Amino acid sequence: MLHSDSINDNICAISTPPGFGGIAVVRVSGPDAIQIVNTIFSKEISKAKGYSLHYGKIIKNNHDIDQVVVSIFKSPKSFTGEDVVEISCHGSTYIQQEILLLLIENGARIAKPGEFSQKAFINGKMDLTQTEAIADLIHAKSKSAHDIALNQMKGGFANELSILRTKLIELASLVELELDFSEEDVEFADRDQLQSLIETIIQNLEKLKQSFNYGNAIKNGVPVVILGRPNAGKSTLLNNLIDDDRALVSDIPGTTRDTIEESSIINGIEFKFIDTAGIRETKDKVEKMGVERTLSMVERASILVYVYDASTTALEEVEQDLLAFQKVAIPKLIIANKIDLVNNVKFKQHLNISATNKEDIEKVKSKVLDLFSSLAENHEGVILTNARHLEAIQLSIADLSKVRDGLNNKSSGEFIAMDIRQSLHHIGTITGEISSDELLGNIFANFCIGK
Ligand SMILES: Nc1nc2c(ncn2[C@@H]2O[C@H](COP(=O)(O)OP(=O)(O)OP(=O)(O)O)[C@@H](O)[C@H]2O)c(=O)[nH]1
Ligand SMILES: [Mg+2]
Repeated sequence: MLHSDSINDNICAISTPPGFGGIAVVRVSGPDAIQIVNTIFSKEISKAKGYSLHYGKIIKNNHDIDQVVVSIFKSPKSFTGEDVVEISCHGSTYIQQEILLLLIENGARIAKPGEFSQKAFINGKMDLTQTEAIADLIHAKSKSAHDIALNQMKGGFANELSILRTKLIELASLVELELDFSEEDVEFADRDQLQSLIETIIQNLEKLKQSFNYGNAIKNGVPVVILGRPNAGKSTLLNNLIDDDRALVSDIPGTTRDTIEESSIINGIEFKFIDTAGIRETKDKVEKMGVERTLSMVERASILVYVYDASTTALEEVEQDLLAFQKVAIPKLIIANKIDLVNNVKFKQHLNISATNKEDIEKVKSKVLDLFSSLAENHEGVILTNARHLEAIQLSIADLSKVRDGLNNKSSGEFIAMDIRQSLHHIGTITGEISSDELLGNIFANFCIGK
């Protein structure tokens, strides 16, 4: 999948989404990009300056294909680091295809998925975390997901890792220096200092690791699981939270069987509300499966919303239900629903609502936001959102734990240095300082063409 054998190819692709649009952008990158576009363009641009725009026509066999604007980016000041030309044409699929065909006839080839970004990486314009952040930025649906991706694209994560790497390289070199003088039995690296430095680095990595669940929730929508006994009004609550009649509502207990997920953006944060089958002992096979599914959903949740029917449920029953979730260490919101049917309010400690009342729904939203903020407080600074990064960090923590054990057991410097180098290797794979064809192939294959 790696395209490094063809790094000097001129590549082209439609960089805007497929279909019709006001305009579309066809992008060309490579040493001959400007020359190739020059042959199909009505104006002479072979000597054009970088960052210049040119209005003209794309011509095929003396026929006009479209009136376009051509933007020139000269190496190295372009996205890929090569000469890049972007042709902004009208967004008809016919025009886009014709322009692509012309470019191919004149020496370009169709880009593979992620190949523009890969060129940017290979030419040192960005590290891997930054190129991956582009994909996240494009897919970000909410302000918070956008903020994280943007910080990563600006190099926030790479900087944090580079600080850790520098410390580790220093450590490894000191220990390795000792090995050169092994006859003389000297210690350049003070073992206590080493110990505390390793401790700090492990802690920093642990912090990054722990931010993953939160980061992942932001990237894909914060999972909020709504649960409770049958007929409590869970589906009514879901429908009103997302402002759509998505889930069936009826007065028959056991209406919802499968889980229903719907997203809603509140204050720039994407929440994924998950309605579930009411929890009760049941002989019905399908309902039973639903109940099991509900319980497994709890494991995926970032926030739990427990709903009960305040007009029919005793406080003891509520407390009994909550006991089951006591161990689940995530923020919980307890809602006493159908308060319109209750004469004197008994459940002051819970949020009293009528799921059909708009103002009450706003209260629920604001409580959910508060709970989200309590999650956010634990995660300042860089936040992990990428499973590949998580894996590398976990491996690196395992290596450094070996270093720690080695120091405790007074192992030889040789082994200690080896484990430090191994952890450096794993951190290096995150930014791409250490990379293999297989790794790069995997990453860029997940991009779309034109990126
Ligand atoms: N009066 C009143 N009725 C409500 C309220 N919320 C829900 N209901 C009614 O309660 C019944 C059950 O509502 P659902 O939303 O289907 O309850 P559920 O918890 O999803 O039930 P299951 O899917 O069976 O577990 C329906 O008839 C709703 O119209 C409320 O705040 N006040
Ligand atoms: Mg339901």
